[in-house]
Amino acid sequence: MVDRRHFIKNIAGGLAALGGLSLLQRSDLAAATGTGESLVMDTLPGKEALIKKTFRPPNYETPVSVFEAPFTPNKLFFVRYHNAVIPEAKISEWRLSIGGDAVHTPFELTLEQLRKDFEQIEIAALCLCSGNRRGLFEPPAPGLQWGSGAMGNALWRGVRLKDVLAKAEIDPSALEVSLAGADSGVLPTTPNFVKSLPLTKALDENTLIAFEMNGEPLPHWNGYPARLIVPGWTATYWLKHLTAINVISKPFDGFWMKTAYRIPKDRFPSGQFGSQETETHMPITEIIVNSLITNLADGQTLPHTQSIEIKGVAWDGGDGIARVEVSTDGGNNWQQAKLKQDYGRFSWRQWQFVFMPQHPGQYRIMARATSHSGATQPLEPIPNPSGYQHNAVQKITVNVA
Ligand SMILES: Nc1nc2c(c(=O)[nH]1)N[C@H]1C(S)=C(S)[C@@H](COP(=O)(O)O)O[C@H]1N2
Ligand SMILES: [Mo]
Repeated sequence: MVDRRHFIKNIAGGLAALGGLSLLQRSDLAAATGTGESLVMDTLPGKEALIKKTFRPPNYETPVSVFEAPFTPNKLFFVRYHNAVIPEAKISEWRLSIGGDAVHTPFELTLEQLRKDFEQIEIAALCLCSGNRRGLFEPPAPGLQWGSGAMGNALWRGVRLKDVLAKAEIDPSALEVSLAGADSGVLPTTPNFVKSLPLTKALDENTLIAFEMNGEPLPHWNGYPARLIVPGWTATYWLKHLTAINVISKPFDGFWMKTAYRIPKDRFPSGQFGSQETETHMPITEIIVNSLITNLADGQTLPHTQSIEIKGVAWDGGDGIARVEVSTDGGNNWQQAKLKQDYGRFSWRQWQFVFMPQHPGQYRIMARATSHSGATQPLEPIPNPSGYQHNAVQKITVNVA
């Protein structure tokens, strides 16, 4: 577990965080999130202090230093919502309905039935917002100006979506599986957050309806009592507070599929979601290869007498991380970092690198991950109008004095 004091001190660069809510100096922000906004820590009920982006709907990111732990503690796990009305689930009343025009026997499940009637699986997987690091795009992209903390790695326990769907008897006409949750907008005109998956991904053995996270029930803010887990795909599909799953024979045409979370087709790896593609655009799907330095801040001063430890995490959409290379001279020379424990191909992988600065001065530190498929991080983010999938090599300058 990451000690709360420790991480607040880390991100605040020594400034004490006063109570649950404190405003930190702008100059510390680059260290914590990398965006140009002021940094506000705030505590949602049941959570510890996170970086507040918006209160209504609640959008909170995790301070990067928390990522030094292999699994992100539930109380420090980021929170992302599109709509502001988020009812607390009453388990006696909660039901998950399975239906749609492409099943033969629709049915409902209580939480007890969901837990008892199907085989339980546990998977370590990274939950990554498509817009993580949007705040680092130049020119700026519209949307929440996330720093690097709209992600978290957890051990998820649940049942396979495919086992649940099998009980409903899927018709051969099935094309997509739509997912709806209990949250809604303040105005009736606001589109509910409903997503769909292609049938193949819904039936993937790693796609789970999860009810536990890191050995505990899901926190309210992370989808209690049950959410979808789609390892390898960005978290937009990881629907929280699940209430309805429908197997459908036509492409789902809600706002969150047709309009939002879309990227130009020519710039990203193949989409794997043919039924939602147009000639030019496709839904965002797979996570692309990426990495993050978690223990150093841009502009930090380090003593010349000591070796410098560089720590971070690396991840991709499920091919697994083959190597992480670090440069301490602005990208001229690269050396391999040491990869730490492997928790499975959907988990992020921690890494570490030690270097001894030869002389005082400025060092430009960079980290670059490569997956088992050979994909590697670009020096600049892949431009796209909504600022998704920022995976540029990170550049941090430290002063050795
Ligand atoms: N019900 C519901 N589920 C949702 C969302 C939402 O707004 N409502 N947002 C999605 C998005 S875009 C992200 S990034 C993840 C965030 O998961 P977290 O809040 O548990 O960190 O939830 C996903 N599931
Ligand atoms: Mo997201």
